[in-house]
Parts: sequence; C-alpha cells; structure tokens
Amino acid sequence: MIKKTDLLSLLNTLNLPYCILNKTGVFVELNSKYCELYGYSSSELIGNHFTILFDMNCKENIEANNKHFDKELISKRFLNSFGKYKSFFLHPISYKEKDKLGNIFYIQILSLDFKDSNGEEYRLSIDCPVDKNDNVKLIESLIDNELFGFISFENLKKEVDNCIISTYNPKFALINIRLIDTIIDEEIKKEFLALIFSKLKEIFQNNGLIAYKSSKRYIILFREEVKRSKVEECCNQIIDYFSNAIVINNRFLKENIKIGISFYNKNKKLTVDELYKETEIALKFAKLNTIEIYNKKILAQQNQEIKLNTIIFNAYENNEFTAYLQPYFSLKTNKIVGMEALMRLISKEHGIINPCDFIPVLEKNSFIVKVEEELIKRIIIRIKKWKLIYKEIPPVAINLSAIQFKNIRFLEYLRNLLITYDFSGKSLVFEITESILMEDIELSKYMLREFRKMGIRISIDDFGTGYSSLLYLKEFPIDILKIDLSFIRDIHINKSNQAIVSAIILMAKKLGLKTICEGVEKVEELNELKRLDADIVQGYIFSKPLNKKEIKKYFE
Ligand code: G
Ligand code: G
Ligand code: MN
Repeated sequence: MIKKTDLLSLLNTLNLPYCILNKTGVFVELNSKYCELYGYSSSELIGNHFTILFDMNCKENIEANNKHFDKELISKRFLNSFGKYKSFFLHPISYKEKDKLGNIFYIQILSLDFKDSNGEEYRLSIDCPVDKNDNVKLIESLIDNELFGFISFENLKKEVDNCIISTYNPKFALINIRLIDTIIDEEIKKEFLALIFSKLKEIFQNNGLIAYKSSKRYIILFREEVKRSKVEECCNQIIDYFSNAIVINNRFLKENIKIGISFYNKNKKLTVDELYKETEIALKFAKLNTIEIYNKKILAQQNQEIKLNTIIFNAYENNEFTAYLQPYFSLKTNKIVGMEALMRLISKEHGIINPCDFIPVLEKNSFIVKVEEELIKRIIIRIKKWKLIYKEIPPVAINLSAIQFKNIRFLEYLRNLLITYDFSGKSLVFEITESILMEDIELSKYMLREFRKMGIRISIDDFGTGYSSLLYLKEFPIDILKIDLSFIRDIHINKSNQAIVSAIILMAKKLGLKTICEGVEKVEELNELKRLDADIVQGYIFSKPLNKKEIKKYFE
C-alpha cells in the first residue's frame, strides 16, 4: 500500500493540480494549482462534496459521448468505485471542464485510492490539463513514475534498446497485448481497465517491465533469460482471465484480447522498432483470445497476404472483377427461376480467386462500393444483350455488401443506371444478409423501400444464421428468404435441420415469402426438401456457378 508521505513528495515534484477526497467525496486537501485551474479558492472547495463543481457549473459533459453529467449518478459511481483504484489509475477518457470565468479546458484524471497512517481511506485525483487532441506527453510523464508500476512506451523502447546493445547475449521476449474493445459504456470501461491494470501487474511485474501504450495496448518487456514456457504461461494466465466473464456492478462483461510475442536472441540482430513490428505481425495473425508467437511461417503468411492485396488492388485498377452465375430452380416446374451473381477474380498467375479472399480486402478499403456498382452495370449490359437473343432471361440476384447497403448515394447510382440502360429493376434481386439488415433497422427499411420503388426484389441471405426477429421481417418489404446451407446439409438425417427448415418454410408461406434452399448437394437432401414443400433450390446438385458462356444453355 502506498504511504501518504511518499505520495505527497511525488505530488510536490510533479507540480500538477490535485485534490484529495475522503470516502464520501468531500474535498479534504487540494493544492494551489488545483485552485488556479478551476478559479476557486481552497476555502470555497474544502469541506464540500466534489459535485459542488457541478453546481458551480464547472463540469460540462463527458467528452467521449457528449452525455451530460448527472450529479447523482456521478456521486453513486464515486461510491461504487471507491477503493478500487489501488494503484494509479488513468481514466481512459478526457473530460471537458469550465473554470469560474467560463473558460473551457480539458483534463485527464489520474486516480489513486490510499490509506493514511491511521487507516482512513482517501482518493487522490490528479487533474492534468491536456490539449484536447494531444494529451499523450503529459500523461506519459506521469505513467513513468515507479509508483504507477507502468512505464511509457517510449521508455520501454529505450530499455529494449539497452538490452540489445549492452548485453553480450541478449535473450528476452517482447509481448504485445491488445484489447479488442467490446465494452462501450465509458464508466464501466474505467472500472474494467482498473481490473486489467492490477491483473497485468500481478502477473508480469516480477518478470518484466510493463508499458502503457493506450488503454487498449500494453507492451511488456519480459527480461532475463526467459524460458519460452514461462512467457507462455504468463500470457495464458491473462488469456484465461479474459475467457471468463468479468462481473462489474452486477453486470457480466466479456472483453476479448489478442497477444503477439516476439523472442529476441542475438542471431536476430533487430532494432527495437523491427522487433516491435514482429509482435504486431504476430498479433495480426492471432485469433481472438489466443497468443501468437512470431516465426518464419507467419512472415511467409504475411508476405502471401501482401501479394494477394497487390493482385486485388491491380484488379481493382483494371476493372478485372467478373461475375459467375449460379442458377436456381423451382421445385414444382424444375425450371430455372433465377441466378445468383457470385463475384470472381481471375488472375493470370493465381487462377480463380474466391470472394471470401478478396471481398474482405475490398471492404476494408471501401473499394467494394465501386466494384459492386461496376458489377451491377456489367450484369445489366449482359442481360440486355441476352434479351435480344433469348426469349426469357431469369432475374439475377446480386449480393450487396454492408457498406453498399448503407450507402444512400447508391440509390442515386441505381436510378441513373436503370434510366441510362432503360432497364427494369424487375430483372434484379438484391441479396442482403440478415445481420446487415438488423444493424440499423430504420435505415434498412428506408433502403429496402427505395429498392422496391425501382422494382428490385429483396432476398435475405444466410437466413437463420443471424439474429433477425420475425417482428422485423414483417415490417421489411422482403420477397425471398434464402435458407442458409448449414441447415440444408444432411437434412434427410439431421432432425434438427428438418425442424428448422420446415418451420422457416411454413412461416415464409404465412408471410407470403418465397424460400430458396441454398447449397443442395445430395439427392437425399433434395428429396427431403420436396417433402417439406420447399419452393426453390440452389446448389451443386444442379449446377456450380458458371461463366457467361456456360450459363447460356439454361436460356435455350
Ligand atoms: O461462391 P462463393 O465462394 O462465391 O461466395 C462466397 C461469398 O462471397 C458468399 O457469401 C457471397 O455472398 C459473397 N459474394 C459473392 N459475390 C459477391 C458480391 O458481388 N458482393 C458481395 N458483397 N458479396 C459477394
Ligand atoms: O453467402 P451466399 O449465400 O451468398 O454464398 C453462396 C455461396 O454458396 C457461394 O460461395 C457459392 O459458391 C456456394 N454454394 C453454392 N451452391 C453450393 C453447394 O451446393 N454446396 C456448397 N458447399 N456451396 C455452394
Ligand atoms: Mn448470396
């Protein structure tokens, strides 16, 4: 436990605004810097509850989400969290404040709960004035204090450098810990981070130096001649801790984490930055809640990915994406009733590259918007050509990415396209996954109605795998449900798949929707679907996705 005398000498050297509150939140001590910051004298504050600053209009709102401070709530949270900041706790958000004259400034708060010699408990709060955008430097100088238990990333790098240069046979590990944010509530997050701080210290303080890079990033130098097994053991302790739900204020929370590790030995001859980069690469390949250790194989994977990205970007520049078409059939008439456009990238060197490899890359760069728009245009042109030759061309279903579906500009593009090519939307279907639809209900309704106005039909893709609520289904203007292939697989023997699919088919009929069963591969599956009175089927049993030459046989 930190002693008050140590604390006060630290505070004197820092020369920053601070106040000390007792257990009930009343100011018991503050320095002149604190008074200067807010513009009140110490006699105006001491003996009062800290929320007096709200009454005096000093606190504006929480910067991060513009939520207004609620005085009562804040007091309650103070009481709840009291005693939890056992070591210096840096609040992960900055606060917007006002001084007596109404000048606005920003602070970042560092808190510490401590006991004085007679056992009374207090909270120290250092209010560091920060630039709204650049608060790192000041905070780092604070973190670097040994009382805090962490050091800054910059100083950690110096330490690593020292190890590399000054030791004859340096052996150590650099550990890069990343939290994958799932907790949104800022207040809960604060308490959660306090737990992480103490956990990291508990596990690593004896073996290494812990650096705070941001509230989501911690870098650890695991010193001495470490054994791999020891490093892994410590990292696994952290992973284990995160694999359970954590309870804060009676709420169960689940946060995810990834760890990337690089081991150094003298054969590596790397600089600090190169070593850090290795941990970053390892992190990139680590799955959720696992550790990944940098090695040559990962490097090869990384290079492979860079190569693939180059191919994808070149294809983007040169407009090389094309659509294969997979027909689907009515079970009643056995006739083709539509076809799904499935994007392909045909590379001279690498053959056919599949959408699951390139679509995520395109989505990351928002290139997907242009690629899909171009694809729709080409499909329209192709159908128009075919319509001159064949009597009837079934509608084409196009998969829309999440970005496209939320892109209001896309509507304008579509309207123009249909006018320019004098093309009816009735020949198009859009496939949208149910998870995308559920992300923003109001926007989804709007987009779907606009598509409808153009005559385009809507199909819900991968139905059954997301979280859609039947209630919403009724409200959306939808035409087709595509039952995900995971429910079709072995449906002739899998009783639960039978139950699910038959329920979906019945429900769809009640709602006036058609169903398409995806991924039918076996005769037995097909027969079972007939028995369940399915409408439409798609799958390898009839046809794989085909190129524009191959598909024509279905129109003749
Ligand atoms: O056949 P296949 O491996 O092609 O498809 C893999 C996935 O890629 C499927 O989930 C499919 O919906 C998706 N996909 C195929 N073409 C497109 C497209 O043009 N746009 C989007 N967003 N997804 C597509
Ligand atoms: O997510 P979406 O439904 O758009 O993706 C359709 C995917 O299913 C494509 O990758 C397509 O190639 C694939 N597919 C189509 N028919 C079959 C099939 O019979 N079996 C399997 N395994 N996949 C199929
Ligand atoms: Mn689809």
